[in-house]
Formats: sequence, C-alpha cells, structure tokens
Amino acid sequence: MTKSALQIARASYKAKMPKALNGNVTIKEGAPTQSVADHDEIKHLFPNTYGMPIIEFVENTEKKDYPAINVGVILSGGQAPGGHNVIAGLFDGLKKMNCNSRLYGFLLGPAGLVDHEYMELTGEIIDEYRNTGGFDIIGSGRTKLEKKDQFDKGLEILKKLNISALVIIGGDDSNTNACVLAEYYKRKNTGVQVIGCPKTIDGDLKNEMIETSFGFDTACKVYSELIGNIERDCNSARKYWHFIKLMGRSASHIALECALQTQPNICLISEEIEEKGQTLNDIVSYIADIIAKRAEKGMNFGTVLISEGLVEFIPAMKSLIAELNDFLAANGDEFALIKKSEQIKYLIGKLSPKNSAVYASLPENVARQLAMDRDPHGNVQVSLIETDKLLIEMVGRRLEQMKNDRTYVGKFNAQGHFFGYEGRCAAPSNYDADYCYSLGFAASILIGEGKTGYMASVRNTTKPAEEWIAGGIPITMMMNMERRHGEMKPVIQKALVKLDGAPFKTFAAKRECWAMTTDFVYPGPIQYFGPTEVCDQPTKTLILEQNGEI
Ligand code: FBP
Repeated sequence: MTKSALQIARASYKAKMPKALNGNVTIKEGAPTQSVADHDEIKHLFPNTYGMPIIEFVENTEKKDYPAINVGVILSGGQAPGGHNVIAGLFDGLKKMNCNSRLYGFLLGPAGLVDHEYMELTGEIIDEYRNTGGFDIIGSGRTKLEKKDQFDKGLEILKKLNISALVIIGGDDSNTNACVLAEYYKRKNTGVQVIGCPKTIDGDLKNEMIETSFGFDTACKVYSELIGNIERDCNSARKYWHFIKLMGRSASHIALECALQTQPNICLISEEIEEKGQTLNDIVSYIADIIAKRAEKGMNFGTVLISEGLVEFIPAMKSLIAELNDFLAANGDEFALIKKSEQIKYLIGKLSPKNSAVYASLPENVARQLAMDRDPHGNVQVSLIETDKLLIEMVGRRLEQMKNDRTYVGKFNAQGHFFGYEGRCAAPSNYDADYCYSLGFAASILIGEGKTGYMASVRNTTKPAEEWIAGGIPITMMMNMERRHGEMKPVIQKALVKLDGAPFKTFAAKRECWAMTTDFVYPGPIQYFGPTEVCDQPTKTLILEQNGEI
C-alpha cells in the first residue's frame, strides 16, 4: 500500500487514554440497572443480562493475571472514522493482559461470522492501520445478525477458533443484536462473551451513559470544512444559493453540529419540522421568504443545510412513504413488471387519495426516488432521495410566483450538494483517534473481567483525555420496546435531536441573525498536529450538552 506523507506521520500518533487505563486496572461496580422503559418486558426477554451494574475502571496498584484468550471482532454497518483505532485499542489491551492472546477479524461485517470468513489480526497488520480512516482492515457489512440459526452458525466458528469473546462495533441496531446474541450465548452456556462498541457518524447512538458515537466528530469536521469552503465561495462570487444535504439518516445531529460550526443562513432540523407539523409548502415558504429578504438587501446568495432524513419527518410525506413501503413490500413483484415510464402513474392509481395527491405533486425525479429499492429493513433509502434538488425546484417555482406578485425581486441561481460518503472514511480527528482507541481498550478489559452484554463506554470527554472515565454499560439499560415491522421488539432507543437541548436552543437563538447577515465561519481542515485548542476540541454539540454553553 503506498502511503501519503500524512499517513506516515500519523502512524506514530500515540492515542491518548483515560488515566485509569494506562496502568493496572480494576473494576468498580455500581448498583443494579433498569432499562429506560418497559422494564418487565425487557427483563423477561433478557433474563441473563438484565439489571447488571454499570462498570467503571479504576487504577489498581497490583497487576492481575489474565489467561490467554482468543477474541473475535466485527465491524457492522456504515463506515465511521476511528474504527481501526477501536480494533488497535482492543488488540493492545488484550496483549497487555496476556501477550499470548489472539485477535480474529470477521470479514465484511456480521456475514463473516455466519459464513465463517475471517483473518487473524497480527501486530504487523494492526500497525498498518493505526489512526487511519475507513473500515478496510476487515471490511464492514449490513447483514443483520438476529436469527437463531445465524447465532448457531457463528458459534461453530467461534468454537473452532477457540474464541471466547466477540466485539461488535456498530450502531443502535447492531448493538441491539449484540445484546440479543450475548443473552443467547449466555443462556446456552457457550462461554462466549459479547461486547458492543458505539459507532455511527449519525450521532444517534447516545444517552446518559454513552456520550457520543465514534465518527460523529470527524465526519462533522469534514463536512464543516466543505461547507465553510462553499460559504466562502458563495460570499466571494455572490451569485449562488447552495443547498447542502447532509448525511445522518433520521436524526439531524450532523446538520445541527455543522450549523453550529459554520453559521449558515438556513438549516432545516427534521425533528423541529415534525414537532411543528410543517408541510413541504411551509418549508418552501420559510426558505423563499429568507431568500426574498436577502434579495431586498442585494444578497442573492446564501447557504441552506438540509438533514438527510427531512422528507420522512414531514407528516404528509411520512404517511406517503409509509404507504409506499407497505405497498411495495406487498406488491413488489407486480411493481417490478411495470415499465419504468409508467411506474409513477401506476403508483398514483394505487395509493389512497390523500397520499396519491401528495405523490402526484412531487417533482418526477423525487417521485421516482421514493419508489426505488428498499433497504434490508424495508425502508426507503433516504441517502438516495435528492432533497436538495427537490427544494431547489420547489423554491424556484415559488420565487417565480413571488416575482409575479412583486414580493420578490432578485435572481435565484442554485447549486445542490450532498455530503455523506466524503466524511465516513476520513482519517480520525485526534478526538476520534483517542476516543476509539480508549473504547477498544475498554472492551478488552470488559472481556478480561468476564463481562458480557455490555457496551464499552468512555465518558467526560470534553475534559482532557486523562480525566476521561472508562467502563462498561449494560446494553439492556438502553433498551425499550418499539414497533418494528408490525411487531413489538426490544431495541436501543435512537437519540434524535432534543428541541429542549442546549445545542438546538443555541442554534435557534442565532438562526434569525445568521439568516440575514453573512456571518459564515470557515472552520478549515481538521488539524492533526498542533496546539490542543486547535487539534483536540470535541464537537460543539457535546460541549453544549455537557456545559450548556460554548
Ligand atoms: P450506520 O448507521 O450503519 O452507521 O450508517 C450511517 C449512514 O452513513 C447514514 O448516515 C446513511 O443514511 C447510511 O449510512 C447510508 O448507507 P449505505 O452505506 O448503505 O449507503
């Protein structure tokens, strides 16, 4: 592999860890825990892993003896910067406990466990990937690990390789499944422990105990750099409105964080739109009004940030998408036979009158995107819906009408962008490099201490790394019952943007001013070397959540 100069320099970066993890470690156990809701149901479903205490790692004067063990690791779902450092931290932690322990990686996600595709991760391989972005060390995948026969197939290879613990690095769904697997292996007395790690750039796997999912920090910094560059271009040429859609699936954490970092003229937060019950028309009016007001001041330019899942949060669109999901799930074969050019007309004829009218009002390309293949969960793939283009088209039409009414005098030239894949494999920021390495190291200690059904946790991360608090959180503690595919299932609660939380309130207090001024901030690229105030800062979201102010 030919390496860039940055990669070479970055390879020697020593990830910072909480003080307690640097020497000999022991565990401090808290009181028994409960699930966030639906206690009885969750307890009934997880009799062997429910109610376990929160664990904190503390320094120890004595060195403990740990037996040599074999451990497996899986990267699950979308890429997030720092995954390689979780694996490096896990590897180093295992070797520190016993230099004869071995680590195996299952290839291309959970499918590797079921299909018995794996490789041993040696020190030489790990060193190649320290502080690098991507998940390419073993690859990732979206196979859902949820059925008994998959668990049993997995157990065969775990037994064959004498693996006694498995670490699953994933988002809320993958960690939910990790917990189900932990319970299953414990119930069957297999002797295999399962530990989860919180990953996703979307930032929606967080709660009181898990401060943030890894990758969110780096991805937001990458997008904010790009947004800042666009803002500067915008402020230089003064002739374009830039509509920028940002990844993040349902939750708008990425859009909100990028807004806090770059101060755009408009940022659409899906959770607020849903709460206010806004229509697509309301959103178009909101944007068009700001464009018209800026035009009055001669500013025919600006930036609009749009969260990826926006359309699913507009009540009328939500209802349309839900009916389309059900219809296509039930009539997929018939739909596949319809000629491409006839598909929209066909669906208009099949939907209920209300949803049919909404569907018919959409620009053709968006109507087509809504009818495309579903993801493995049967849901529309929001990353494929060109919301930026949808809004450009609808706002453009509205401004034309406003010109006729003489309520808008200006020029509307717009550019659409989508930032998502650009940030998922970036070289991890110092924050993510340190956080991930610490998470992996914490996972190794949970394993050494015989724990299962836990998620590795590192808290207090707005403070210097040595003050971070590492430990483990019982996954059942994060669970509640939710309806999925018509059935009630135990799942980790997804964290959406809280409208009464400090990050949103800070944004809401400033947005009117940002709309009319041109107070863009240009964050520039992530800095990997240099003073701490430039290189080691966490996200504004995290600072606001923990300290209430920036
Ligand atoms: P995870 O939740 O698995 O981390 O994936 C996040 C994400 O990047 C979303 O932001 C995005 O909607 C989706 O993955 C895209 O999926 P794919 O990688 O399959 O295109």
